[in-house]
Amino acid sequence: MRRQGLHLITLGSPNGKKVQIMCEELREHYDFDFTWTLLDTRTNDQKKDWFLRLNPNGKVPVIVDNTKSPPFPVFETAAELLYLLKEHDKDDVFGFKDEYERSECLQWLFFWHGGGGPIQGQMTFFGTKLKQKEEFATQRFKTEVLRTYNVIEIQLSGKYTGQEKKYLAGKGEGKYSVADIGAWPWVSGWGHSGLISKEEMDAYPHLLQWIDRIRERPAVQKGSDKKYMFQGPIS
Ligand SMILES: N[C@@H](CCC(=O)N[C@@H](CS)C(=O)NCC(=O)O)C(=O)O
Repeated sequence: MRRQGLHLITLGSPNGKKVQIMCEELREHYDFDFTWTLLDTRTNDQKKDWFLRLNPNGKVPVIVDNTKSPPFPVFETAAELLYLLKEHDKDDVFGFKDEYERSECLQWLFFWHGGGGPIQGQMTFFGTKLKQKEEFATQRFKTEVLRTYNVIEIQLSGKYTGQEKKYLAGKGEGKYSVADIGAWPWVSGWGHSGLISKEEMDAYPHLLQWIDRIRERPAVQKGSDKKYMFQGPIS
């Protein structure tokens, strides 16, 4: 592991992508740099002592800030995005100075971190990872995934506010922020499991436009690059 600057231990999974994208965004906007290494979950490196010392929860991604003495580890993606925001985004390019906009940003960040991501992960597990697909569990989690997509659709369409939005948080049309970075890698991968059809997604037109809008960002493309992935199946 590198001992200088900010180091990211990651894996090109949706959770890994959140932090990869944030680091790439910061690199585009500031005099900021980072190093990274991939962790191979297929060999359970995330459960080894050296890693558990950084993250007792044994999951990637993790940031190690070697500019602090002793080096400061950060785990849980929402906490990592907020750490990067506080330490490296002095102009709040990806956050908000206004107290209420900041609160709105946290609401959407936590909404996805606590609800959407784990549920979409369970849907994929029960629907694709087992030798025998668990139909009941798959349907239960899929229904909940689609419900959370509809929550995003409600926000972006302005159904109850009369204000269409380009991004999840912020006044007016909203502003691209860590709230979007937290949700986008999962939601944009809606098709990866093969469990959700395009016809089902057509019920969420504002969400689909939001996916495309964010995909156009150079830092999002860099943060989603294949270089952050191992070849072969990952858990
Ligand atoms: N809540 C965690 C979830 C992290 C997570 O689930 N990471 C997966 C990769 S996407 C992992 O490390 N899986 C291997 C394992 O659970 O042992 C976060 O947001 O950081």
